[in-house]
Amino acid sequence: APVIRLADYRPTPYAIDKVDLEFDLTPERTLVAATLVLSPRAGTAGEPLVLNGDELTLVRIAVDGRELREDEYEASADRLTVKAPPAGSFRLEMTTRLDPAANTKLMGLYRSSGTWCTQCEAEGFRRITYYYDRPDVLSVFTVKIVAPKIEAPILLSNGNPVSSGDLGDGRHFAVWHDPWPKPSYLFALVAGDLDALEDEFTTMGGRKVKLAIYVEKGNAPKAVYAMDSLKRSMKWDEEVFGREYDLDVFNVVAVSDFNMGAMENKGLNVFNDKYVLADPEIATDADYAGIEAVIAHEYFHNWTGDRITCRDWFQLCLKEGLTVFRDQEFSSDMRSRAVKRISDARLLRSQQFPEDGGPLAHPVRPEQYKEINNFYTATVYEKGAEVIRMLKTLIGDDAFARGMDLYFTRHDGEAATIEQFIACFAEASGRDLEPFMVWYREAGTPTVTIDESWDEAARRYTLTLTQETPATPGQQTKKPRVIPVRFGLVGPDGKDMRPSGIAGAEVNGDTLILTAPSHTVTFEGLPSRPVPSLFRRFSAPVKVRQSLSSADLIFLLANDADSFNRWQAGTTLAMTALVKATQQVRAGQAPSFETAPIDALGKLLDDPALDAAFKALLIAVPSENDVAREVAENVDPDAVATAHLAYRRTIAGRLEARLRAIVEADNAAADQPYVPDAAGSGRRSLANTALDLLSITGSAEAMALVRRRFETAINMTDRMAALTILVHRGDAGAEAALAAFFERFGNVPLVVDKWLSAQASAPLPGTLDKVMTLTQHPAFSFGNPNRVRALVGAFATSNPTQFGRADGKGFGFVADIISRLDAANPQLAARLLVTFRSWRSYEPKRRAQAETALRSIQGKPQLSRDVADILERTLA
Ligand code: B3K
Ligand code: ZN
Repeated sequence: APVIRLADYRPTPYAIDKVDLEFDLTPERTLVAATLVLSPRAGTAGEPLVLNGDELTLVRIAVDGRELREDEYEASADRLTVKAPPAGSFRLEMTTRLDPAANTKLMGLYRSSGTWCTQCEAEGFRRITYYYDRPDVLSVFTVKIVAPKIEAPILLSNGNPVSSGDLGDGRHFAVWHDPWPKPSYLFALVAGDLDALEDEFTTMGGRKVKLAIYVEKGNAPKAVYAMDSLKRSMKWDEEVFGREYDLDVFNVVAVSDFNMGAMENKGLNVFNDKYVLADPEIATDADYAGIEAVIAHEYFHNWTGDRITCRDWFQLCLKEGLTVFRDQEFSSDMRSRAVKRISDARLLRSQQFPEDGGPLAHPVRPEQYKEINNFYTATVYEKGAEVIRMLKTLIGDDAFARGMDLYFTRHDGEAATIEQFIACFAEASGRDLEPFMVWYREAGTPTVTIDESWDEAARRYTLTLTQETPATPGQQTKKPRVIPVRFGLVGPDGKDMRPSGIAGAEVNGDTLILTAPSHTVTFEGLPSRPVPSLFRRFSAPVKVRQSLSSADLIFLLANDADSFNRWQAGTTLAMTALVKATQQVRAGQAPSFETAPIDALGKLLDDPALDAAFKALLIAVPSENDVAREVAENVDPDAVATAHLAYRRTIAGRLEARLRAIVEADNAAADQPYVPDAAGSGRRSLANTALDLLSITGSAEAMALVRRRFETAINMTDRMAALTILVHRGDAGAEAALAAFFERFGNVPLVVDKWLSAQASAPLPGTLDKVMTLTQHPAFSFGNPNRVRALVGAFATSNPTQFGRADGKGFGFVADIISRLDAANPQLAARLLVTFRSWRSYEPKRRAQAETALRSIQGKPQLSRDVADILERTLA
């Protein structure tokens, strides 16, 4: 496949002034009649018109009302050329024939449970008609949908409804017009027999907006939380970013077959139903939080993505990083800011750091790609959001707000670039942001190494901060980055000390700004040696190498004014213990642990001033994958698991009475109504984390508590937590619990996914056979991405010992599934393949096994561009 480069960007020779689409939908045959009004851009009149296509069949083509002769154009499945278009503006009419029912790639127009629906980002529109299928060609769309009335009483597209009517022959039609010029990737169409949950929102300017969430028949009550989240998002975007909605309607449709989470099509968001449907019976607290965040994310795209879109796909982070930043802020305001920040840092470290440190590393704004769908990554999304957060820290809240306003006014209606976005903040703040651009241009996670010294006589404290970014594929040398270090110097009383002077780096309030490879920063006039609290609130997406003593870390855990760094101190203590224990196991020794850090955690559990969600994060042990990442090379997942188990046993033993008290207090609150808010979910999260730790002892008493929770749970959060523990511990009651659970929820696909995942992630030798058997289960289907991710995805990502079996069978199984899925759904296959990205970190035997599995995929004929691209980079 050819390499597409940012440096080669050129505008199209023609602009598309106007688009009319008419869809004639019948199950057997779908015809799309497209009429485009095109006009040459300056100096391009008469140039050939070359449009994109993908698996298309052309049945008619005419220019200005005259059908073209065969020698006047060339049409293949993936391209249409009109050799000599008229010199001025002209009208191009094309009719294509599609087969949505056979579209298993879930890109373009396809069917999900009988509903016709579309997914066009990034390059799906070209599977509907020939077009300039790229984000910088904006046009005004009018869409007419004709469909059988019985099968598709609901007909939706972007913008506002214009007209609808009966055609008398069992068919009906609807016309939609979107006044806002948009690129093709934001086009959407939905036709089906759906129920709607309806509501209304009045914008700050007084516009009444009709809201509707469309779901499969009978599911409308399950859309209530999504609707509530939508209204809160609309209000929040007005209050915090001054952004008002701009159409008469806002529609959301939930479908069950979807390659990703959701899609921000203008005025018609299409969602994976996982991010819409909830009630306490079927959804966990995490599901509720996910719905709130994704509904907000897609809604926020209306301004950051739709009104202002991307010039080209290299600029993807312009809309994604920014919109993730906005949804993170929204969730922080809705829930606990500290807890959200910790969760986001954990996500970044577990998803983005391994990407940035492995063969698939790429800059936040990549400069080349072979398949754009492979760049919807944690780097573009999550690191992209971190870069914006750093920008805000760097220039301050006020300048950031002015920069956002400038961006919205200056680029409204445009397809913009990262340079244009950053220029708004440079202007608003008066700061030269060119050095900051390194964050967009260079891949890799910097490590900041910290050294300290205390001069008692001079009362001077010195920190040396040295940054280094490792080489990444295609980028051997790295420039120093602008790194904001939010800091505090904690005194013996736990309060921050105030130095009389700071020298050696730019200081902006409580933030040091690093710009050079190394800074030696001196703090004058301190009464005693402070304990440094650096990177408060996770102020930069970097790795920190700092050798604070256990005593200092325990002190920060107990005293730091910054919640993030309290949690970080606890995590550093746990991680240090886990890595050391892993080394002991590999050396054939019994792992041993310090008790002081565990006792410090115990004290925090007793502190009534701390909220439950925060306590749950404090006692959540870093995952085996986290530990493997820290170990970094020659990883033996079995050694990690042994160390991990020993550590959890130690904690459970030492904190047993407290953990039991937490679970019992929660049992006593069992009759309280279920509310999926921060307080309620925090309480459940703490109790379920405590129960998980207690169960690690395997004591009859602890397992009885788990069984009791499973049997008496009145919500999915507690039921699922208990079921997972029973299954993961290989408890004698696990099979019966699984059967009872399936008996009750086997007809709810989203709950079946949880049932599949709990089994696929069980760290037991029989799991692989079980997973293979489950692929034959009637409730499983390779055609549904949610099922595949729940079973095969969970096995590969959440089961380090079984995916990483020493005999290579775990790798082989996942590789076979990838090969088998590729032809039907390349995006899904390529996503699964990414689970191999850290294969070089294994010890030699497993490394060889993983390579054999990867080569087996490479040996298959006709690999998709998606899989071939990931494979090539993974093996490079
Ligand atoms: N913009 C879509 C993602 C499209 C992915 C295409 N492979 C959802 C989102 O980020 O909001
Ligand atoms: Zn997005």
